[in-house]
Amino acid sequence: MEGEKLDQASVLTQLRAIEAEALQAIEAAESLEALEEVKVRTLGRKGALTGVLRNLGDLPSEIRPEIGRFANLVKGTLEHALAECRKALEERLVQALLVKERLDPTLPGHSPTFGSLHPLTQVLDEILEIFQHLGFKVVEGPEVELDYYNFEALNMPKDHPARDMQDTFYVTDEVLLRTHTSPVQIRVMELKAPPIQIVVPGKVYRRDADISHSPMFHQVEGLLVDEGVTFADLKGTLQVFAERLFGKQVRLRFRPSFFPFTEPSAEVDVLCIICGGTGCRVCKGSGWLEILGAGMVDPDLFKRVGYDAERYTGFAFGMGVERITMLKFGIDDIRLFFDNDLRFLKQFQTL
Ligand code: 2NM
Repeated sequence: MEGEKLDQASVLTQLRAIEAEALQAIEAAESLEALEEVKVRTLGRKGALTGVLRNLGDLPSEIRPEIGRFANLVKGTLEHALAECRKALEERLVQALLVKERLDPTLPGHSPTFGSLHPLTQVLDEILEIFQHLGFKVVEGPEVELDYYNFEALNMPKDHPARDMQDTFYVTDEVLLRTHTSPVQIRVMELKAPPIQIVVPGKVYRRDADISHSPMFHQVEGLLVDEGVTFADLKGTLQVFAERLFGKQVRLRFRPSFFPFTEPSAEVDVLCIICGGTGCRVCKGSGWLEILGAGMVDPDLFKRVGYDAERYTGFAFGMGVERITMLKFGIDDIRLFFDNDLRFLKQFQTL
């Protein structure tokens, strides 16, 4: 009886001593390292308190619960004191650093500058994606072309009047900057038998410069060749294209026209997307906006590339990316695309 009481008293005394020593050491700790040292020597695997807790099992069962409760209380007290002291030390370190580095954490941060796609790139991507969904493959070709592919193969011999509207930049008499992307379609047909279903984006060049013409601009042309292709296929394809680009409410109008490489040919208008057809500044009062040219590929072209013109028919179309972008966003001067003025470009930033 006596011995047990003595044992209980001595263990309690031991625990109180561990607690008092540790609290004092925590109080005195001037660094995180010093604090860690206190933690290890008290609560660590070989720590003083850990030793007592481990040996609880050796105590007589009558006093074991009480000693256990007390030991756990001490453990809790020390853990709390360690955490509080760690927080205070860390705060002191941060403050010291702020003073040393002359940092003011209350200043607003620097936000990173975001870039964005050029409006022409945004619209070009949109156009290509629509045609890709319809099964067209994207093909590109050279900007420096032979006269043959740019003109001759497209029914525009040297003395043809249609060449006047497509004067360009010449490298030599027979080498020039392409005036449209059609030469790529000729090259594809020379290399591959039908069926053909391609769209051709790219830079094209013409001797032209005013608020709606730039010496370099971007085109997307399309070509579909197979057995049994009709003008109805052309109309359906362009209707779906226009609906996806301008919205489901879009109305198309096909006007008879002429291109040397298509017969019949049409110019295609949309009911003005700004005023809905009542007449405005953008449609110049007409209610309609021309968006592209199109037609059934002239059988002459098929014969020239070695296709059986009796077996195959095809449609083709071409549009200017600048023109479509100007209509879509109500931009009135084509030169804005090439000035690189951030006040203009930022208006098309989506981030
Ligand atoms: C247009 C209008 C009509 C066209 C024709 C061809 C080719 F090479 F396949 F015959 N490519 N693009 C075409 C037809 C282009 O742009 C206004």
